[in-house]
Amino acid sequence: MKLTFRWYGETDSIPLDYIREIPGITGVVTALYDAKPGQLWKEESLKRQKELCAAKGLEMEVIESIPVSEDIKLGKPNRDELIANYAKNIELVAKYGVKCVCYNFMPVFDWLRTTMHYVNPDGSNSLAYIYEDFLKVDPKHLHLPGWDESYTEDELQALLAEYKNISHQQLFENLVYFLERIIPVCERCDVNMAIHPDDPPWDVFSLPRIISNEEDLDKLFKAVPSTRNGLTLCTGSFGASRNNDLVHMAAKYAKEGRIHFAHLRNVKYLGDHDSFVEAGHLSKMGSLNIAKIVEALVENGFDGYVRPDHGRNIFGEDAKPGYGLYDRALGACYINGLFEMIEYKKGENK
Ligand SMILES: [Mn+2]
Repeated sequence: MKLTFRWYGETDSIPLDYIREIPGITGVVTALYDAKPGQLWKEESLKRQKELCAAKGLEMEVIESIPVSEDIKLGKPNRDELIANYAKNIELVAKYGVKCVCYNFMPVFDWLRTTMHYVNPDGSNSLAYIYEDFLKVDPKHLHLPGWDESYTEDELQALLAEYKNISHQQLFENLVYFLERIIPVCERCDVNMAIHPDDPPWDVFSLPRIISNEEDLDKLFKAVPSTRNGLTLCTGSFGASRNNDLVHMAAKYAKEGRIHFAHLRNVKYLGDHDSFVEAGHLSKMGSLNIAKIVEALVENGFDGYVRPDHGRNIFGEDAKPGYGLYDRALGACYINGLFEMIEYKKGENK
């Protein structure tokens, strides 16, 4: 296991100097933020990002993410050109030592919550998805926490209209089309593709979602068998659905060599419906047994990258939603402890 920490580049409020002080961190998970989806990444920018990390003794082996253009997901005529650019970006990051690319294939919204500041009983606050609040959202006048700056209302409505004719099966076929052209490049460049699950793992606003559960993953891996075609096991995303058995999924896909990257975080279910709040990482703070998930990973030979995922706002911090320093650093220490003990018991960490 290699423990990493997400870093949003030079504009991140959390400097590399802080990240490297967290026990056990070997590197950052980052991306370039000066290119739009579908554009070629600038080598100068990537080189600089890598040098900044290296100067602090941190590796840059995981990219999260190289975004997939909506036109690729929609299967539009220009997709071949966009996929060719994506392939060039893979070649570029590989040249700078990247081993794993996390990406997703969610239409329009790659995460969704109804509040950024749900107040927890201990006074901390975190992101949450409240079913009743989601029902109140008017799809014709979408204003979503965390999203209002990404699209104008007209752009968003136009994009949603384009997805009207895209079924789950069509979206899946567009993903396979993309991977059939990208995975051979990854084979050549020694890069693993790690798809991030749908967050949350169900359809939103009639948009199809196709990476929500075990059945979806089996279908994907059958269609594109190379183990370069792998998974980001995001426990909080899959775990938002009460139907997903994360311990079983961690064991099964670790054994198959499909888990290249793990986002470890906990969620706490609220009420009877699909409501959840992002909890502290510790098993007893949420509804997922993080200890058993980590045990399942280690016992089945997982040897990929891990990062603590979204944290709460604690100690008075008011960070980019989910990406403050303190609770993620506590999460990192907790993850360290679990891996240390389980590996020790397995005899790998004497
Ligand atoms: Mn995640």
